[in-house]
Amino acid sequence: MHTTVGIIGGGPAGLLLARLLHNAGVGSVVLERRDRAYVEQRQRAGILEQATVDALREAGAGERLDREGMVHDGIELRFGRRSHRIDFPALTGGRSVMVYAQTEVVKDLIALQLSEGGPLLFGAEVTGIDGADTGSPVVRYLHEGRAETLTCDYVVGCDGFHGVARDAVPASCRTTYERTYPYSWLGVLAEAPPVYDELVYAHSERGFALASMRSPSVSRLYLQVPNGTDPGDWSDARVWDELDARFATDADPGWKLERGPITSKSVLPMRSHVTEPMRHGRVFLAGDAAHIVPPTGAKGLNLAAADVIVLARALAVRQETGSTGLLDSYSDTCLRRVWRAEHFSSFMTTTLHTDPAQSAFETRLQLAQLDRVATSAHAAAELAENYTGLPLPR
Ligand code: FAS
Ligand code: PHB
Repeated sequence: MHTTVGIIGGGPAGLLLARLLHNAGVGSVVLERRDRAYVEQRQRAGILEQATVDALREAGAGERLDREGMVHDGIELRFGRRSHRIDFPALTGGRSVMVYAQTEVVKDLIALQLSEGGPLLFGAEVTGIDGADTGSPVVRYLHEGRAETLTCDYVVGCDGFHGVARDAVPASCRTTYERTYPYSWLGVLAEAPPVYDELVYAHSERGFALASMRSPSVSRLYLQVPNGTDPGDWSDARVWDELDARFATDADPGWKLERGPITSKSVLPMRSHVTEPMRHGRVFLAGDAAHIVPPTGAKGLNLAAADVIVLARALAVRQETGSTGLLDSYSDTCLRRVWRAEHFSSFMTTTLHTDPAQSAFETRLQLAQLDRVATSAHAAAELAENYTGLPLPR
C-alpha cells in the first residue's frame, strides 16, 4: 500500500489528524494495534480546551459533542478546609472548557473515519519504520498474521508513550527530559450523580483528590495513593470515605458525595516526559508519543490535539504549495506549547499533592501558593488561562 501520510496509532491524536487531513484532501492510512472495542472503552481524559473543541467541530465530529458535552465555566479549589472558585470567563475574557470523555471523542472520530475517510486498520501492529531519512519512508506492520508494508511520503507517530515511532528518531539526535512523582492516582468510575456542578480539586493533609464527571449520572473521581498501590486494596466504602475526608471544608462540614456502585478502578502513575525533537526526516511525533504530562492540569489530550492541528495545516500547505516551511518549524512550534503545558501540569501536581517526604514548611508553601490564587486576580488568571488552554499558534 502507498499513501501520503502513514499514521501510526488510532488514539485521539491519530484519528483527529486523519480527519483534518481528509478534510484538506490529503490522503492517509491509520494503523491501530488494538481492536475497535478496546480503543473505544479505554478510560482516559475528560476535559477539552476550546481549541480542541473547535478542531473536533472542524473535523466534523461536533454534533454529539455539542449535544452531550457539558460546558464548564470554572473549577473549585479546596485547601486548608476552605474552598475557592476559579471563574474562567471572568478571568480569561470569556473562555471555558468542555467536559466530554476521551472515549466519546474516539468513538465519534472512528465512526466518521469508517464512514467517509481513508483506511483505518485495527489489529495492525507496527513493528518498525525504515527510511526515515529518505523521500519515501516505509512502515512495517503485522496484520491478520501477515507482515505488510506501507510506503508513505510522511509518517506520523501517534502511537502513545509505549509506541515504536519514537525510536525512528536516532538516540544520537534525541534528547529526553523526564520527571516522575512519588505518588499515583487511584481513578474510579461510579454510577453516582455528581453533587458538584464543576470539577473540585482538593489539597488535603491526607493527599490530593479530584471530583470530575462523565455525565449527570456518572462520576469520575481520583485519589492520590502511594506508587505501586493495588486497586484491589481499596474497597468501595474505603474509596468513598477517603474522598469525603479529603473534600471536607469547615464552611460545609456536612458536605458528602452521593455514593453509588464503582464500576472501574485503576491506578495511574504520574510522569512528565518530553522527547526533542518531534521530527526526524520524514517522521513526525505527535501526542503522547512525544510528551507526557501528569493529568492534574487536564492537558494530555489537548496537547495531542494541538500537535495534530499544527501538523495537519503544515501537511496541507505542503500538498497545496509544495512549501515545507511549516513542516520544518513543526517541532519548535509544538515544543513551545508542550513546555508551557509541562510547566503548568507540574505546577498543579506539586502544589496540590502531598509528597510523603515533604516537610511541614513545604506544606505551608503550598497553602501560601493556593491562598495567593484565591486572593489575587493575577494569580487566578494565570491558572485559568493555562487551564482553559492558550490560543494555538496561527
Ligand atoms: P494514545 O496513547 O491515546 O493512543 C496511541 C494509540 O497507538 C493507542 O490506541 C495504541 O494502541 C496505538 N499503538 C501503540 N503502539 C502501536 C503500534 N506499534 N502499532 C499500532 N498502533 C499502536 N489526560 C487528561 O487530560 N486527563 C486524564 O484523566 C487522563 N487520564 C489518563 C489515563 C491514562 C491511563 C493515560 C495513559 C493517559 C491519560 N491522560 C489523561 C492522557 C491522555 O489523555 C493522553 O494524553 C492521550 O490519550 C494522548 O493521545 P494519543 O497521543 O493519541 O495517544
Ligand atoms: C477527568 O475527567 O478524567 C479529568 C479531569 C481533569 C483532570 C484529570 C482528569 O485534571
